Amino acid sequence: GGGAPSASAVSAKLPAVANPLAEKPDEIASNINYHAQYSTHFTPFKFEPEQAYFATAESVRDRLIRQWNETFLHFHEADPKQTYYLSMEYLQGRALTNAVGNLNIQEAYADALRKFGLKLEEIAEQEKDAALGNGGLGRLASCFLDSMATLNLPAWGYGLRYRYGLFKQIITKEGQEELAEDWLEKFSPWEVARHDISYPVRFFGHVQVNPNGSRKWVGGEVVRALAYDVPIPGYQTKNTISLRLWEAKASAEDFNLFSFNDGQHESASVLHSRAQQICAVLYPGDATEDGKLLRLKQQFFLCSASLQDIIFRFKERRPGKESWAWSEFPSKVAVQLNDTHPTLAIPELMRLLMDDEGLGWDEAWDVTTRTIAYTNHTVLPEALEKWSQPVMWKLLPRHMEIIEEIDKRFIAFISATRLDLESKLPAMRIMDNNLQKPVIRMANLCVVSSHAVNGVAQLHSDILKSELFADYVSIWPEKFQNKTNGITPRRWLRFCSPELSKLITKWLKTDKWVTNLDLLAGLRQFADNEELQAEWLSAKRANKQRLAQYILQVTGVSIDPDSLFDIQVKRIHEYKRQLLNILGVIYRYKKLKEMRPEEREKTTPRTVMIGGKAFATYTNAKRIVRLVNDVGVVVNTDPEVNNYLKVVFVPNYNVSVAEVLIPGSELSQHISTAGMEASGTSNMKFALNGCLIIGTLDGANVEIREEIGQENFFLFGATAEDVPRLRKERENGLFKPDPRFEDAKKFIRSGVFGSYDYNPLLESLEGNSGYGRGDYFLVGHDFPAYMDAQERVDAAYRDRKRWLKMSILSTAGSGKFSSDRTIAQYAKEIWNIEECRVP
Ligand code: T68
Repeated sequence: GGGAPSASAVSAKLPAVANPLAEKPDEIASNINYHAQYSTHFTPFKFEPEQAYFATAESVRDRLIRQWNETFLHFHEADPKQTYYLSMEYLQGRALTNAVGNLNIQEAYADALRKFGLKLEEIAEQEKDAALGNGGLGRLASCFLDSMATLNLPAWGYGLRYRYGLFKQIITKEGQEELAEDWLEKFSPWEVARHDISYPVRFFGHVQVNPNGSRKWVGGEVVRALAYDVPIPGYQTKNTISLRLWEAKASAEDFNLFSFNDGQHESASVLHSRAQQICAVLYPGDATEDGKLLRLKQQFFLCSASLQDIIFRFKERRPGKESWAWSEFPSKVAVQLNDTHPTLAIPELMRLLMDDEGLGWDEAWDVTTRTIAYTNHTVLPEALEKWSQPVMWKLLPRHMEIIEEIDKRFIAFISATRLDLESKLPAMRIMDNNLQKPVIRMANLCVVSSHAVNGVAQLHSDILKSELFADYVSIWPEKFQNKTNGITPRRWLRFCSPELSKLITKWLKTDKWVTNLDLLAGLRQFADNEELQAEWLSAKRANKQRLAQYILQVTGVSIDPDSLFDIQVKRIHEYKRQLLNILGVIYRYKKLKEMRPEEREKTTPRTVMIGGKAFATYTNAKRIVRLVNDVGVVVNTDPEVNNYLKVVFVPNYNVSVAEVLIPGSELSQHISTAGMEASGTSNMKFALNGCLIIGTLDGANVEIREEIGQENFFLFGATAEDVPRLRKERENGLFKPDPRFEDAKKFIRSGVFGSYDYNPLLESLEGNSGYGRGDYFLVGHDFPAYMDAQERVDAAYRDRKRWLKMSILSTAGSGKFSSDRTIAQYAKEIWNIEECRVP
């Protein structure tokens, strides 16, 4: 590391005056020094990289706070319409590199740290990832915040401050194990507790009917939501917005001092520990939902606290009660629901408007529907949220009344206007009153109550319109939109690959591409230029070397930077088909074994890296993790083959790991069964970094291929349109497996990869139908096309010039996938908000 300077480094002869806006490295160094001494979190005179990180972060934070306060004040005075992004998940990753990069003080801080004998990059690695999310949906929310700030939009995020984020994955001989990840173990310098901002949130209780007929939710338990704000700086702008995370707190009155003193320690603090549980852990769901009461409490906690806060701000900005009307609310407030997880914002807004503010149903409904918009992220039936009606009646009785009323009025509306839809009504309704398990369908509630509903890639939005929400489209065609996802080019190119960024700036003769990613198209004209190709090669090479070092450090496996780096990283899920990938690897290994040494020499050496977390109780996903590891152990230690093939399972895939993997990648796999991956966002990150894609016509792959050119995309597999027919054919026993597919499975069963019983996993690919059988994800069908595509990859890689050209064209064609473009579209087409730049 950067060494551990002794105590003297802290008290080095630097003026101990903290100037939060210092520009010169000397002053910054004294500022860091100041924090090391006076923002005391550690025993004095210790200044190892860890302390240096915290002191540096606090010094950067001072600057952020200045801009942040200015932004706050400016929004307050300008009083623009503002967007609130409600999300149960944010995958923020690390903040330091991003903050100094966005503030454009990277060089100055690097110089300042050198005065202590430290390197900024190494100090930055001390930071723990804030992993308050599961995967793509959570990372999307974080990219969106970055773009909102950069575009100077009056917008901010609301979420929960989970004590433990996504679990830490460790890999043993038995496969994946999960450990709690303590991101707050020391403390986070990137959050500010707002001790003056808290709201009561009620659970349980009952509905009281007042003499005048109005209704009020009373009784039950009340927990307080306390605000923690995280500053989100925009790129080279003063605008710094907030991510407000709620923490649950019981109040002092809830602590029964009398019983505690009486020796009943646990019962005295029962409400305290119950409050603490609400934000204890991130719900570890990725496309699976179980009816956990705690999850429902979390969802309501987010919605209620955020809406009370939004309403408070709305009122605060229009003093003098008589001069404004509630009908103005939607022209000041837009609320975006990130999937159905914050659906309860709908009945909660209705309740607050009717029961607290005294509006009638029609007025409250008008305000609510004009305020709320909903983004769908999946069509997988098992991932569509449904909450048990009895549980809801118990936890949120007033909200259940409101939901029933919405449902009733929807039925009346259909009966009055659309007799043709009456047969469809049972499926379109919000309430599913089946006797075994009456539930509320959250997606239906969102569609009925929002003024805009969007999918996250064109194909996905088309499928929503033609299948999942088809019946609603005939009622409200204008409600349904597409907003193809995007990623922030700051974190995902500018900061994670400084080498490639420098090159791009040099050839485009501007660094404006960082905020106007379409400018990357200017690289197209140089795709054949030998000088650019040589520089491109060496930048990618440096990134590959850094990646190889990382792999060695975390797995002990040494990989060859001259081999093709082939990566698939994402949550482990059968629809994402990591199994197709590893079966392909197994087939390749078997072929290599059968070859004569001279034949092997002619093959294209490859390093296949697979990473991702499996949901803790998803057995097949865990078997896949284990299989990849077992294959790696055998292949990597096989002296006949290991110069031509290596297989690595990358442990604990998260945002920071992605920042090392993606810049060093050359081929990445986005091979989901067509129609099942709503969008994908890592595909965009890889393409932006000049990595070629092997993939199906699914999610955003379709648009990426259009943008970068079909000749630069390794396409294979069934289309979304084909899938239902292929499944049917399979059920009718009409599927004939390719011999290569059979060989690969047989090879596993032969025991080459150890004695673990992979039969249950392989059986999921066999038979014609049945639960966990019948190859629902069409791995067998797509296998031959996949292997053919992989042969095209090998051939293309052998032609270095051609590969480099494809790589450059991939980056050049990625402009569309900036989250700046996505957010600008939300702002214009859904939120109706405009820039509000801090002068
Ligand atoms: C992902 N969804 C989509 N869900 O799978 C991906 N689910 O195609 C898309 O690119 C991305 O969203 C962004 O739009 C998720 O990540 C979850 O993480 C999730 C969490 C809890 C419950 C259900």
